[in-house]
Amino acid sequence: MKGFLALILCCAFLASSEAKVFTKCELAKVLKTAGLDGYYGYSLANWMCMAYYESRYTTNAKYDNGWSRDYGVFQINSYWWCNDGITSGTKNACSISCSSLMNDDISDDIVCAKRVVRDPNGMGAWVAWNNYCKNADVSSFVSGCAL
Ligand SMILES: [Ca+2]
Repeated sequence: MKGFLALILCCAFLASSEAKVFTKCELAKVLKTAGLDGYYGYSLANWMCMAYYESRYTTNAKYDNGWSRDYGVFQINSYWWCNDGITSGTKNACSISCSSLMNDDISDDIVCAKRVVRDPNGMGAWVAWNNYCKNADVSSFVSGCAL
C-alpha cells in the first residue's frame, strides 16, 4: 500500500511538471506581450475568451475527434496546422509538431495562432469562439488584470 501511494505521488508530480494551467491574468499578460491584443482586429479579451472555452487555459489539452486532434491552449488542429504523425494528409500549415503545442512554452503556439487567424475566417476558425465569444461581452476575460 505504501508503494502504491508512492507511485501515485510520483506520477502526480511528473504530470504537474509537464502541464501548465495558466491563471487568467497570467495568460492575458503573455498574450498581450506577444502582440495578440488587436492582432488582425481581435482584442485581447477575444483571444482570452477563445482560449478559455477551448482549453480552460490548459497547455496540454488534447481533443480527439477520431480523424484529427486539437492540441494545446488554443486547441490547434492536426489536419490543418500541425503534424502529430498520425493524422492522414495533414497540411501542417504552421510547420510544427503538435507535441510542441502541448508544453509550457506557448510562444510557438502563439505564432501558429497568428497564422490561423490570418485565414479568411479569422477567429471563426475556432468553434468555441463562434459559440461563446463572437458578438459577446468578453470584457470579463481581461478585467482585473494589470496589463
Ligand atoms: Ca509550445
